[in-house]
Amino acid sequence: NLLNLSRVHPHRDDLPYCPKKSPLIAGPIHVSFPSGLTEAVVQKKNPLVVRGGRYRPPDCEALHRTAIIIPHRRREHHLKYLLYYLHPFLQRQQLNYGIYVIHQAGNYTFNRAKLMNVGFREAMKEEDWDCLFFHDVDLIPEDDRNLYTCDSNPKHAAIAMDKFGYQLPYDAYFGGVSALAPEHYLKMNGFPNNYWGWGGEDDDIGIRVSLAGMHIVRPPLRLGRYKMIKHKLDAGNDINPKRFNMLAKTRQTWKQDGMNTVEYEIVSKDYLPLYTNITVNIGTEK
Ligand code: UD2
Ligand code: MN
Repeated sequence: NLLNLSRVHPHRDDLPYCPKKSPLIAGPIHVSFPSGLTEAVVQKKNPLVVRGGRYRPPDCEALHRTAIIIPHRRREHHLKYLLYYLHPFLQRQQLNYGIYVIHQAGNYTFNRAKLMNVGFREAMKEEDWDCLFFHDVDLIPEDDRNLYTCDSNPKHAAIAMDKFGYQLPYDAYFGGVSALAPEHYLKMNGFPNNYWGWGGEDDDIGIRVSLAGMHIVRPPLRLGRYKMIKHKLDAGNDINPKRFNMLAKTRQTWKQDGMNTVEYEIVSKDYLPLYTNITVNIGTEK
């Protein structure tokens, strides 16, 4: 597989490892949404990002390999801003990273969690990522000390959002942006495939973490800060009325529904300048 960059470019022996703490980290980020931003501008500002949205620090060997998985449909405007902020953010953290946009084909009800399962499988086929960040398209991190690396337990990164007054809305909250090592992901059988429409899937995922014998870790509240780009509920993502009944049964269902049962068809895979786009048919509710 020639697309496997780790095999094409093995460890660069001539380079020292990057330091444990990147000297490029700058702290708080002022997030605004400049009008007229284009992907061409983002490309120009990120000359070292290569095909498929991949990057490696030029002068040291990264200590971490992080894949960003973004579930997506008809949010191009948000995606553009996320790329604008995320590429430099990840580069300042001196990560070896790749950005994957998992685009749900068709108009059937959206399924965020199932798209994440697709993203996990497809990203891991390409590279031996040691950490995966599952990332809403509309959340912009506001501090680059919020490291996009994995911990010994699943990490919830988007803990302080403007829309919740920069507080954790409730203890078990696991929505927005979360980070799992591949072994964590497989240990909890990935994410559920059956949450169609808005809501519940993030809580199901949080419950799976504890059912699989792990716990949620979080960065300090002053670092896990995000701005959510304002939006309305999308067409094709109606509130899922079954979510409470489903959540009550996670304990019985998690082993029978997840990575071990996910089915989908890849429609296309494109190595674009700023990200890898995977368009996927994930079917419909059974
Ligand atoms: C909350 C959670 C989110 C998820 C959702 C319930 C926050 C910040 N996030 O988001 O993680 O649990 O509730 O499902 O609290 N998307 C598209 N196109 C669509 C619909 C959704 O791209 O038509 C993607 C996109 O990445 C978006 C994400 O799905 O950010 C979550 O959907 P949302 O932003 O509409 O939901 P929100 O903000 O209530
Ligand atoms: Mn949102």
